[in-house]
Amino acid sequence: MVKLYLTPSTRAGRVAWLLEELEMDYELEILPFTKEGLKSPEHRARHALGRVPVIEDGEVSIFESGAIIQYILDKYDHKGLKPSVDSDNYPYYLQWFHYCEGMVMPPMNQIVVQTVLLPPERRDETVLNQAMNLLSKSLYPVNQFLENKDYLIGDFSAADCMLGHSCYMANRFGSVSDEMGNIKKYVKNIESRPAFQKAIQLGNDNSDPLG
Ligand SMILES: N[C@@H](CCC(=O)N[C@@H](CS)C(=O)NCC(=O)O)C(=O)O
Repeated sequence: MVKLYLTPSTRAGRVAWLLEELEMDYELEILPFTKEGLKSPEHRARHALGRVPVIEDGEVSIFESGAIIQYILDKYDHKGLKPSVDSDNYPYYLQWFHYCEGMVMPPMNQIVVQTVLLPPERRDETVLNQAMNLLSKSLYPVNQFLENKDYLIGDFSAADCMLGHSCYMANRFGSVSDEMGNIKKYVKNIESRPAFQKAIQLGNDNSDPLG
């Protein structure tokens, strides 16, 4: 059985969301977002940087949310959450799957560092504003592509577990402006999915993952 190491309100939610969509049985270990939780020798043995998500599956122990999602889809019944290689949607599925960590998350990471992780006296408003600006620019093509679509490639897919989760986080950080109406609608579609609702509440005492 797959075991997921998850810290609430992090990218680990992507993997939990996929597992819930696939209705898979899985074991869950919640690691708090603290030095004791993430940087313990036990967790550093799973991920040298002490990060999440990590999964174990028998002898396999892997990290990187995108790799984990691809592994689960390839190893278990993907229930149509990835298009076949000869489908017209496949190149776009791949593109948005990877655009998430490649383009959207770098500025998002910086925003989290500048607003949550650094102590107030070490935060830098210029760096924060640059990151907000870059995040907005990175979301622009996503907003364009979502025109007349409920999900990235039309039907719901694992690319939404990656990039949709980031759009949800960006919206929670106030980085999705009213001009990005397609993303706003997309985030509402995501929030209405029971599997998503369940995944983002894991390990949270309340239903507000950023609260
Ligand atoms: N590219 C990695 C990023 C992993 C990552 O940075 N995870 C964050 C949570 S969203 C983390 O564990 N941070 C803990 C820390 O920075 O100490 C992935 O997609 O899994």
